[in-house]
Amino acid sequence: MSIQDIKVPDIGGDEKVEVIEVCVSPGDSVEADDSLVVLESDKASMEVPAPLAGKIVTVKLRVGDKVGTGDQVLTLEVLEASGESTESKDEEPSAVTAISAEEPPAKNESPVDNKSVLESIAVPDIGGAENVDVIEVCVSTGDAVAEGESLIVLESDKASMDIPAPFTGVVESIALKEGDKVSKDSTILVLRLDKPVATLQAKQSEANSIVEADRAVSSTVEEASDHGTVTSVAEIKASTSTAGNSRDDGHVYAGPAVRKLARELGVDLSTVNGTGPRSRILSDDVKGFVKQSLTSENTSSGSGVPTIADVDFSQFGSIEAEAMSKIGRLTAENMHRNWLNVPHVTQFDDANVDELEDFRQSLKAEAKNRDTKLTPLPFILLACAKALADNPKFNSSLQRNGEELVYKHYINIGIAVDTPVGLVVPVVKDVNKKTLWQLAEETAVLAEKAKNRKLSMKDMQGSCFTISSLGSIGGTGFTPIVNSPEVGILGVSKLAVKPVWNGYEFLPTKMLPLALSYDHRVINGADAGRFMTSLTATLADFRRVVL
Ligand code: CAO
Repeated sequence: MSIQDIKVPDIGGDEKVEVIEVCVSPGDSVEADDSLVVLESDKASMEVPAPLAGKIVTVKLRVGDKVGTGDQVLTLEVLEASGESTESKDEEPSAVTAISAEEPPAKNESPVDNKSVLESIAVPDIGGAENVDVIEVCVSTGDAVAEGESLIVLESDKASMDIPAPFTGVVESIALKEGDKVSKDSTILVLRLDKPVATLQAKQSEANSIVEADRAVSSTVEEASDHGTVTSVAEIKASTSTAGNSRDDGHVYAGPAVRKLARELGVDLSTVNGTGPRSRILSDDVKGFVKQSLTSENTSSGSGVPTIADVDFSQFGSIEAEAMSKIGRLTAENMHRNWLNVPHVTQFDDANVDELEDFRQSLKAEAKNRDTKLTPLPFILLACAKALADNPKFNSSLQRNGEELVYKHYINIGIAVDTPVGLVVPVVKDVNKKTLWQLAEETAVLAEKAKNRKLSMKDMQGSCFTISSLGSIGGTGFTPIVNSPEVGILGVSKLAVKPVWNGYEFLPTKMLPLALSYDHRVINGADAGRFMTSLTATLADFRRVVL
């Protein structure tokens, strides 16, 4: 058993590259050729594989570190029994790491001049495999490719592997397509190089390929094409990821080009489903993932609730579209926010307003003299003020942290007013301190201002509770939405004469349908029951308002 320092191999040049993935942790057992770290330059990404089987002792790098040739990656405890030769600590990194390789012999090099030259790139030695499927062509004609970027991906029944560009250049033409079968020396494409090979070939580009379970294909490649140019792939590296599992041991089954694309787009590859053979993640999978993310963002509300798809109604008949008013849009937004944030419960009751209605009718002449109108609303306002005073939780608001209730020592009540441009809620201040006549006048003024769009911001602020009265319109009941941060809202429907049992007989009685919606985070059912009982008691016997 010996401890080996594993270093960054020759990655070509003095440039430092970023560590984008650390694939192992101390204590992990690795097989020869398992990926240890993934590095990424602005040209390509590359994996540093384990040169030998062993156990990770320490990891010297972290994601985000910048490293260059010879920097230490980790220390590996190597089992002599593996039969592998081991290197001493001080050996050159290129000898240790699988992704660096011997210099390829440059056969039939292109002329050494400064003009751009065409290089035919052929399939390197792929471990003796023949008639291997091309499962992905990663480039198109005209693409600029950097040395090390994937050109094609091959898949045999034993392994899949990326074939990287041996040089930086522009794709002049492509000689194969997905589904073709290739062997060593099959032409992949023609690359236009800025510089002749002789000045480039000294640097060997590493290959990165991922293969199925426990198959390690490794071969050093140096070859000349028919045109006499050099194609070289340092080593085709195999990982031990299990076939069909793109995330074995947290590893992602994707080539360097796909990894680079994912990095550029900010995609976490471990969340992408691979649709390639054996769940390999293809560039189209990454693009599809981004597209889907963008689409789902556009089709969901802020709370992640899917929205309802637009329908082309014109297919069913004539239509007309009208822009929503600003008030309408704001109301929609507020209603949606309140509906989603507030757990609503609505409690129903009918108030016996027989006597109240007699009283109100008796005041009609006086109201006329005062040049006002006495509807049920001012009575309901005063009865609510009394119920709020008796049940202060209804006059509170829950702080956003959910840990504090704020009790208000004033009683301001909003009244929902229906206007041609939408719903507005002016606020009657200090309701409990006002007389019926004051409330009658004030509600009439506020309603008028609302309908004429004359309300100021001040008119609409500071509400503790809201009344929404549809009594003049109709209906037997509805469930109003709490106007958060208030915790309660009273819906008033049209009073109706109903038969009420008095213990001896049914008597025709004027009953006012009430619906109390409340925020169940703050108000319990019993609280609501008490509030409603106070309210109906006051409306049934209005003298109680002064108690
Ligand atoms: N049952 C029976 N009749 C009622 C009643 C009730 N609950 N409430 C009011 N009425 C009667 C009034 O007494 C009045 O009749 P008279 O003139 O014979 O007395 C008539 O209906 C019209 O009243 P009003 O609407 O002019 O006055 P109001 O004080 O009752 O209401 C206001 C004022 C501003 C609340 C009302 O005009 C309004 O806009 N209501 C709609 C509120 C709304 O849209 N709520 C829904 C919000 S959620 O979408």
